[in-house]
Amino acid sequence: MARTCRRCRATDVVIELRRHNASFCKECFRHHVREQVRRAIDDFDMLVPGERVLVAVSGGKDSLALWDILLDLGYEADGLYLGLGIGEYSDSSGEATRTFAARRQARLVEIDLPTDHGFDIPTAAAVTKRVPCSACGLSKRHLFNSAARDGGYAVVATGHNLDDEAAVLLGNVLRWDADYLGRQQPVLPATDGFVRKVKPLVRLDEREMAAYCVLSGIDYIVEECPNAVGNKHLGYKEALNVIEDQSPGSKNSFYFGFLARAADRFNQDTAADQGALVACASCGSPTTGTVCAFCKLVEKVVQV
Ligand code: Q46
Ligand code: ZN
Repeated sequence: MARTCRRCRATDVVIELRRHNASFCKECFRHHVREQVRRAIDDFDMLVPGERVLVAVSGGKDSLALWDILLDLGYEADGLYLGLGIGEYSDSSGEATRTFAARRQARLVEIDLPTDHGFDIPTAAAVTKRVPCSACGLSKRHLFNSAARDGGYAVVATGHNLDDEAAVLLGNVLRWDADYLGRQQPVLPATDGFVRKVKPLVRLDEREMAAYCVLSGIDYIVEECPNAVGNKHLGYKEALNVIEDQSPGSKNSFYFGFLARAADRFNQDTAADQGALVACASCGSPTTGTVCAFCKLVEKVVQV
């Protein structure tokens, strides 16, 4: 490890970042992380000063760190926690989120799938005979958007980091999935009935987020959702880690090179894919059918 902090020249460095060819002391590392978030927000016009932001929090390192940083940067950022009813994982993720909110005296909006919508993710998976992540992803997309709209938030921020985005990109490229490639952006602008979605952690990797939490005294849940085990993205992450280890900066150039030089080529595929949107007959959310996918899921699962 290099002997001195890149920013202040102190000798008590706590972390080395090979892709930046730099080491930092504790306070300068936390400053570096905040600056990376500030830069992502500026570079991609993610947030406008003064607008209210709803941060989707799961109790994990990324979302809690994101909330912490946005508050430190002066944004009016509230948290949104969605209880998925996934056994102990949901119990401890809810607890970590509430503890953080109380410590920062920040406002937390909570939605509990079992209490508020009458089903949990394991039941939805069993009834639909699909993997849990399918019902979970659908519920998250729907409820994050409707909670933001109903609460008067202009934007939802999620804690996807560089490792997440590079792994998703690798998966999309391996299948040449033009539709997903066209939508893989750090900002999805608001459209009829959908609020803007932003990913301010795209300049930071997993290890940096974990280190930020530890050095900031943020108690996050280390365990992953049990349904993440064996998930394809974990395999893509491992493959990218091997490459990154041999050639630091690879993930960064893969992802940001795609955004700068290739992403635009896929926009047309995505535009062609979207049908006209109407209001869901049951909940009013935008949908291409009569009833939105979430209301269909609720209907199917809650009847059982
Ligand atoms: S989608 Fe799937 Fe995650 Fe939902 S069921 Fe768990 S692993 S939490 S990011
Ligand atoms: Zn609906």
